[in-house]
Amino acid sequence: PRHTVPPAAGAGLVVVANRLPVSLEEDGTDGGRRRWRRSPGGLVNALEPFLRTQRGAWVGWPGTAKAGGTPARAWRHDGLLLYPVALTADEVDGFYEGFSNATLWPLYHDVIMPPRYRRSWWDAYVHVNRKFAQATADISARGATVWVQDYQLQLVPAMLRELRPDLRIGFFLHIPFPPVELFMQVPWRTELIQGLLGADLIGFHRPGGARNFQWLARRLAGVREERAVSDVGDEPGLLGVAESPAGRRTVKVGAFPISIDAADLDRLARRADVQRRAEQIRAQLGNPRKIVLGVDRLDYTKGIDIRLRALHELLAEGRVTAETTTMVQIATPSRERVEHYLRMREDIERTVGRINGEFGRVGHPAVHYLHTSVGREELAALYRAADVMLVTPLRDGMNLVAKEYVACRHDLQGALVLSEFAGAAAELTSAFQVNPYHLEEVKSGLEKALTISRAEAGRRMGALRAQVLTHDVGHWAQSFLSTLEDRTPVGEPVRQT
Ligand code: ADQ
Repeated sequence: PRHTVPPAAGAGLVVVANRLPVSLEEDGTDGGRRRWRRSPGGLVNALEPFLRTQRGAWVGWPGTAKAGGTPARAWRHDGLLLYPVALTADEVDGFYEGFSNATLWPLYHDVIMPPRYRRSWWDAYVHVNRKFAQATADISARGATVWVQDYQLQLVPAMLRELRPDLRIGFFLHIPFPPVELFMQVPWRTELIQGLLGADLIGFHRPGGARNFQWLARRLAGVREERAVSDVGDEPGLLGVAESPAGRRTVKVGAFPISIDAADLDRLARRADVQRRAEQIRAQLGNPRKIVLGVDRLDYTKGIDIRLRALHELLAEGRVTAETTTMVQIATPSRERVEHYLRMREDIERTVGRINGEFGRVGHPAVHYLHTSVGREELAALYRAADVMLVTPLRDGMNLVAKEYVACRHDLQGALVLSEFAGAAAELTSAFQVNPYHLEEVKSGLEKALTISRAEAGRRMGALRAQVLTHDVGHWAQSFLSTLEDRTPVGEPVRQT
């Protein structure tokens, strides 16, 4: 049965994401009372202006809130309407930790780890996607625009179209879309493609991902390619989806490289207290000549082990000395209940221990490793303090850390070593780009970045900043939403059957 369209009081723009942009925190001041706090994040900040002007709402899972903490109905927070999708512990296991993070995540990142295909996880994925689609159908006004985010919700577009054909539906994938040969492994490959094809616009970071999708849509769903995605220009690719009896519906497919709130971060990094903190960090590290920094979610795609190995070999070969160079690695705890992550963490921590055992001195470890998340001010100060930023993922949809580092270097100093397999590599061409699978190349990239002249650093950083400061996350959201809203007829006229 079709869902009944709610009254005009519904939301005009609805963002649907795995997580709500808030989390429940202990309120230390009041005997353990808990309160909702806005999660820091570029996405919610970027979308906020759009959400405010269009009676916006956000649909998502409130996170690991314990029983009693999760409101059953929508509530307003900081002027944003939040609509929770509650998940049971079993649903979190199968949908989130299972199919999302142990099947899709490794598969979409070049099978760096073997994806597991479990039927019960797939069932949970279908079931939870339906919950999200239903919740979205419940709160969207007639003709509203819905923007579905990321790999956890790839079935939502088609499920939602079924419930609410009046909606304008966009989907954006924040992680890479894999090569077709890898995607073909998934037992439910056709269902995933069909799920995405429910959208009016499907966005990827890179044209390559969009092209992979187009190929699979032709092959698995029999849709017609009306225009291929091109490497240049802003025109999206077009797919004609047969839909009887209405004829054909056109689905747009395109590349929309995400970014950060660059101006905001630039302002933060210029603040006197942040500059002072950067100097203090330097002093606390013992005023080394060079500080090398890594900042990541602790994830096997990020290549933290690779940069540690590169540093280890450079130290062992005497090309870098621990007296002059100190590395800081900040790793945010992530997905700690997924097996691969436990092993990777142990591996990284063992490597840090080995490097410090061999090259550290009392009071002067070669690598400072912090398994924690840090606040925005501290992060900006770390970026300001770092002479070399190491971003070495084996595969990454975009990688915002690389852009954040650049936004914090108004002094036009510092050097970025960047994996060519991060989506950001396409824009940040003045970085020292390396193939993370080629250890000697990572080593020489790091060595060059450590010995760069001030003049060359300035030239490179100037070019990087010209890109990052002009392509911010507001620009990204604007271009996605305007492509989604653009209803000028495209392709051939719709054929009636
Ligand atoms: P992530 O895999 O989470 O995002 P990334 O793009 O680097 O990767 O974003 C991480 C964010 O978390 C950055 O804003 C960073 O500052 C912050 N962060 C990381 N470690 C931190 C720490 N220890 N303390 C505080 N903050 C920390 C996914 C995709 C990416 C894509 C983004 C956005 O995997 O490829 O760029 O979505 O689409």
